[in-house]
Amino acid sequence: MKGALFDLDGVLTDTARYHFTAWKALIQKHFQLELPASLETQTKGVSRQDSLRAILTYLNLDVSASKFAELAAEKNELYKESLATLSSQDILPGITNLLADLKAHQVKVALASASQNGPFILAKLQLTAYFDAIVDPTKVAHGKPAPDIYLTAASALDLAPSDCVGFEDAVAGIAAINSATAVSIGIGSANELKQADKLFASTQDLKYDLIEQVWQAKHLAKN
Ligand code: B16
Ligand code: MG
Repeated sequence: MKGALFDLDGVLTDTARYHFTAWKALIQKHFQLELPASLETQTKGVSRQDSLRAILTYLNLDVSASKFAELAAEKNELYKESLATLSSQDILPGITNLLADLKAHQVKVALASASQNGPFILAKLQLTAYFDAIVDPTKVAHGKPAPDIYLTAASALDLAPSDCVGFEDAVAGIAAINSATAVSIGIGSANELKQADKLFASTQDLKYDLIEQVWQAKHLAKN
């Protein structure tokens, strides 16, 4: 393994739930409608605009382009309010040790988050220094589940995707890693992340040696 490609929300920190709370509040305020929990899975790892499209389609709502932009901007304001107190205390268990061990083994590290708030959140978590590259999700043609963001992350590290592992908590993200031909590490439930090469219930279980073994096993199976 030469590279580690990280998703952010739900992997480095538990901000995934704030996204859905913000969507729920927005839809309640503007349309007096409730969002079912099933939409949380559908919007995880998916860009702000694609998430809003999925929500409006589910609710059978049609809005003008200007209303769409207004809703997306307001959701981001609500979401950012919930990040006000975010700090290094909010890094998920095991993540700082894993990043330090990757560095110690000269494994390069990139951020492959769909979030435009990625650099801001990394700074609040005080994790920026661990990252050799941060992909700007607005510069990739197709969002997750397309492979683009993981291909761009590997290329920003000057590595082949197959030399990298990717860490994800979302169905769309695992699909993106798999189609980029990197090794996919899922964090979450087996029900949701069936397609991951290897699944861990919690970030606490992510240990450098185990991840290296997972990469080796997939690499050897291919050759
Ligand atoms: P923003 P990830 C994703 O982050 C979230 O999972 C998803 O719920 C969100 O819609 C997307 O970022 C865009 O975020 O509105 O902050 O640009 O999981 O890819 O790190
Ligand atoms: Mg995520």
